[in-house]
Amino acid sequence: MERTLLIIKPDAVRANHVGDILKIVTDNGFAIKATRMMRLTTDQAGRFYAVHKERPFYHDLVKFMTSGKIVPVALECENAVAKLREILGATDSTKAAPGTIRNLFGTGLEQNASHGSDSVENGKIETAFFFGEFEF
Ligand code: 3AN
Repeated sequence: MERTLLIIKPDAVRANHVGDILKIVTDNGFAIKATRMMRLTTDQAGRFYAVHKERPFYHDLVKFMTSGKIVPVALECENAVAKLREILGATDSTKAAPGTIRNLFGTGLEQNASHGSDSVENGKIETAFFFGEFEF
């Protein structure tokens, strides 16, 4: 069974959309394997987004991701990585297809309500970043 990481970002947690987003995810056939609510430190957020270190938006992204609580969620289903990215919609919320999570709950490119792993390999790495083997 494929594993992927969803993060409900600070904008969506602040707007009280955690329940709505989890409902969409489970209605689409995903099993929630592990979750918690937490606030990342700057160091943790920097490590999570290390691949974007050289990008111009990196510092703002880390600042945003540490601006409030997040809800990381380890999800499993067949084809989980691609399927989650499909129901999240485009990175830029204003371009996300109608009915997708970012269309419904995001407000922009940075404040896009949610993160989804971008490859099967990263699905494993990112779920392991947040959850240990005893949480599965
Ligand atoms: P995705 O989360 O759709 O895989 P990535 O991995 O390209 O998108 O980018 C990681 C995060 O960085 C995005 N979720 C978004 O919040 C932010 N981001 C990406 N590109 C930009 C940009 N040009 N300006 C501001 N923030 C960006």
